[in-house]
Amino acid sequence: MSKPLSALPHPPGRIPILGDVRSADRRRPTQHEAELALRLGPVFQRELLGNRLVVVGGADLANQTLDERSWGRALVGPLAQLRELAGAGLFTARSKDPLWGQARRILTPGFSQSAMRIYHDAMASVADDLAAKWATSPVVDVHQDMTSATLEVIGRAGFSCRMGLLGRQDGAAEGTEQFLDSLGRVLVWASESTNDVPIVGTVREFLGARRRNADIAVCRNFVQRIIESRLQSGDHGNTDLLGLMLETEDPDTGDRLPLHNVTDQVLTFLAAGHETTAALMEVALYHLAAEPISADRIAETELDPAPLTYEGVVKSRQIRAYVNECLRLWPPAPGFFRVARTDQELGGYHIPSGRGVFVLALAAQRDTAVWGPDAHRFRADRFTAERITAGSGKFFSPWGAGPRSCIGRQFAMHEASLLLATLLSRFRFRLEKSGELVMRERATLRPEPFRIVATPRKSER
Ligand code: MNH
Repeated sequence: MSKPLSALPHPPGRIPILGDVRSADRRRPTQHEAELALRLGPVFQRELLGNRLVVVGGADLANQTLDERSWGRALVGPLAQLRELAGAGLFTARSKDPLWGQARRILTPGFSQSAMRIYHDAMASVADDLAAKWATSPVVDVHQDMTSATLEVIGRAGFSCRMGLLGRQDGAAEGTEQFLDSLGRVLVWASESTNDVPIVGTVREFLGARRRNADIAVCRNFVQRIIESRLQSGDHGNTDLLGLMLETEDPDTGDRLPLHNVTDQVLTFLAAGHETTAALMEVALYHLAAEPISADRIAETELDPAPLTYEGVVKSRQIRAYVNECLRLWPPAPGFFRVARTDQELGGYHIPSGRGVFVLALAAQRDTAVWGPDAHRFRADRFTAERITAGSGKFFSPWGAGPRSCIGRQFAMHEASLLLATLLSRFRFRLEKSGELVMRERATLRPEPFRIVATPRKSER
């Protein structure tokens, strides 16, 4: 007999009616939940004013929720909030919205591995601009430079548009800084309001609504200018994401995407594509700077100073393993929601059909039961020693699951590998101040700003 959800373990100090308010961390919600998972077990509950969140943090149970026949993706939490920003963009569209399928079919070729060959030069131009900057100013604000680099990559590779954050300024988009500020505030709101205590949240919501609408307008106007200038330029190439969306028809229906949906998509790619990849890059640079010996080993055995080709990136196994270990320990999207399609059982508890659960990748990817006693340690060779797949029992799902999993996966992997390989082949890094990696949360899990010092490798030999 399986137990009801009300019997799930919960944090200590529960208060009648209010619930688990004492155990709420608005600033670092998922890190707090990962700690709770260590104490409460592989599945537990948190309750606020009668709203129960079921958190799955054990690898075995998390793997069960990946089965598409029994579970699907749920559009709740920060995702639901972000609909205000990105409407029916891929990320926030409902699965049954015909625009989701249409956009996914139109865009899939633009995110395939072979498309990376086309984007390679645009991505490499960003790596070069970054390296040129570091060569003249060696004390690097990693947060700022990774924000710039990842936005430049999606802008140049995806929309053939310079963002003006790195490299030449001529012909670059205007208002990028303002766009970034506004986008940042909207992401903070989406992340924090989901963890708000009701009532307090309602008041905060009311006070913030005007500011937020203004921020959303700034974001949408910025994107509309990019699209308009492409339409006016009369450039009808469809070799980038924007071209695909403006020029090609859905193979199933023959329809093109309506222009308002193209705006939703461009905004989605700018938002979903930069925060996450920047977080990944920052975690990687932190570890490379904190452990220069393993950085040197990769630089010496795998990289040479010549510019990287597309094939070179695909073949850099150690870099990929390094990136995967970063994604395991600090998944930029720390978890995702799944909903039971039919009645399910999870760890001895009954999950009724339609019930949503939060799969906490941050916890499951560190589960010592499958990852071993050193699960919390950074050890990139885990990913070179064996092939880790969904079937290998070790939960590793930084890209989500099923048909709604990350469409930008190859894009982000190529980008991160190329940027890291280029920077690592040209520089040695050290942390400006030694210290632990501290993560903050705003819909994504991303390091607090830190600095590294970059010294050219050549001059040392
Ligand atoms: Mn991405 C969905 C993680 C980079 C565009 N992404 C997802 C999901 C995860 C994710 C997890 C599924 C969320 C859920 O089930 O609720 N994404 C990442 C990570 C990186 C990343 C860890 C980088 C590292 N993503 C990118 C990039 C782009 C992108 C780069 C685009 C340029 N992601 C998306 C889109 C979706 C998505 C679009 C939604 C896909 C869909 O629902 O059809």
